[in-house]
Amino acid sequence: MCKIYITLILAYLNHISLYPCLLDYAHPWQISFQDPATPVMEGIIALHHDLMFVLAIIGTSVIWLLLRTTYLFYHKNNPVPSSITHGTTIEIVWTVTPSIILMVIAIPSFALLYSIDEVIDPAVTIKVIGHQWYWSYEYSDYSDVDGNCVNFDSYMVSDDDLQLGQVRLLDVDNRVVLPANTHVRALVTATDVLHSWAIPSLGIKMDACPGRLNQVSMFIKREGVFYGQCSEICGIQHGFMPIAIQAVSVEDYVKWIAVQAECNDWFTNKVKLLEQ
Ligand SMILES: [Cu+2]
Repeated sequence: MCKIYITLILAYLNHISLYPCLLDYAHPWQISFQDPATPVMEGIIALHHDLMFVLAIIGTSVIWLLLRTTYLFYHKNNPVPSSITHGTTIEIVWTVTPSIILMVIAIPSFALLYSIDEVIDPAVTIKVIGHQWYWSYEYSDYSDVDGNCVNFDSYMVSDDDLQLGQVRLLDVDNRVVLPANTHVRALVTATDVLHSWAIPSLGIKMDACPGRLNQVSMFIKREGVFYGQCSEICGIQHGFMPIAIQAVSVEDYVKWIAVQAECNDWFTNKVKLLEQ
């Protein structure tokens, strides 16, 4: 038995050392959150850690109370139990104390919630459209006089086409390229059924509803590739419509979008164009 535990611990440590790269996705055996890349995700993680502190204190107190009452009401320890059935003071205490704790928790929670909702003068707006079963993206800031804008579909790379360094079930043929350190807005919708555009390291999980535009903002603090998945059960291939966002410097983004705007065939591989 001990051998199994040692093997599991070694496997976990091995996985940590195997994935020191900049790709942001869930690693095998990962515990807790992915590394945050936006202030919103940093806030979510900080709130989670604060709440875990409160949770630990409450959990410990309740378990202590339960064990102590169980012990004291054991007939051998306490042959004549207390016959008190009501106590105004204690009832006020155990009603008011939790409500004060909840009110204290609500303050940082609402502050975070409203800051997530805030859209600060975005420099770039993208439109995200969920389909059964892929995502498509539109960069409508750069449309021409005819209203044609940079747009492309983003399909998962199948197992057979995977290249070295690509992440199975997470990499796509066309990544969403976005500038880092820039306020970006995403308008999220769907064409057929409900989907959800979710990228854990960016702190984004936005429902994509047909006939409705949802808005989410992001400020990516570092360059890198951030992976996500559809998070609304949307059909047979729900697990095979991943999201890959490549955050690049503003200069690289401008170069990329210039190439895209000139490009008549937006279905070619955008990542390859970026590398050239
Ligand atoms: Cu979906």
